[in-house]
Amino acid sequence: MSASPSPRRFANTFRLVSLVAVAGALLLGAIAQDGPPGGKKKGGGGKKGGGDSKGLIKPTMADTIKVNVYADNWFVLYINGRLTAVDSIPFTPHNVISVDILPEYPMTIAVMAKDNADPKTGLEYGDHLGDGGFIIKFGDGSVSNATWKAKNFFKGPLNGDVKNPRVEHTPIPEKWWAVDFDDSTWANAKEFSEERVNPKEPFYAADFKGAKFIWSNDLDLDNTIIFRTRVEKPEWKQRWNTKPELDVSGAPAK
Ligand SMILES: [Ca+2]
Ligand SMILES: [Ca+2]
Repeated sequence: MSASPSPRRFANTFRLVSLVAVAGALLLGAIAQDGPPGGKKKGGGGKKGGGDSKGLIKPTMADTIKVNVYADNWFVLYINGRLTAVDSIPFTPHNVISVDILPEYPMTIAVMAKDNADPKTGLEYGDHLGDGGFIIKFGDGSVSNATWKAKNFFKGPLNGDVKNPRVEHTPIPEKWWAVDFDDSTWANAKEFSEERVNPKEPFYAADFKGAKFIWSNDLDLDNTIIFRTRVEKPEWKQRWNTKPELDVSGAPAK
């Protein structure tokens, strides 16, 4: 057995070292292109004339605000003429609906709120007089209060007569949720105390700070209310320049 390496073994070793070196160089090249592990990979959009270079600015979640709503017993919310939220539980338990919205100003807010009441008697559970209540808070600080307009469309039982209940229905106007709907002759909403409305536990788990419970004049006998208001914010400018192309007209807004 010879102790010194043969020329052939030397050549093989050299070849192996060369292969490792080439592989190492390729690996380093790949890392250099992608940046260090864990580093941010840069998109080519800015240079290549793709998406971003066309100047598209999309809204992000930072442009959105949260809306918290609590209704005794049910509500539907329209913003700028679009159906935005529906109370997913019509009667009990009393729940909070919390949704993200992308606000655009001026922002027209229109709500229909209903107390749980039989259309023929105005009563619930057969012979009980139920009361209403509505409160809403937007992440931009807009809240329900007596500056909102309110109109009742279903009163009963008239004079609170539970024994011989009669009701009065006023036709709901067409497109009451529309931005250009004329509510100028409507009275203002009336504020009611938290004690009077007596909200249930979910109300306290959500942020309603600064918002007031509102209804029309009679919390017991008024059962279907439409509220409207407009948030102006004249200094607001839309940060994004994209708009939705989708057509949602196949999904009824009512
Ligand atoms: Ca009622
Ligand atoms: Ca109720």
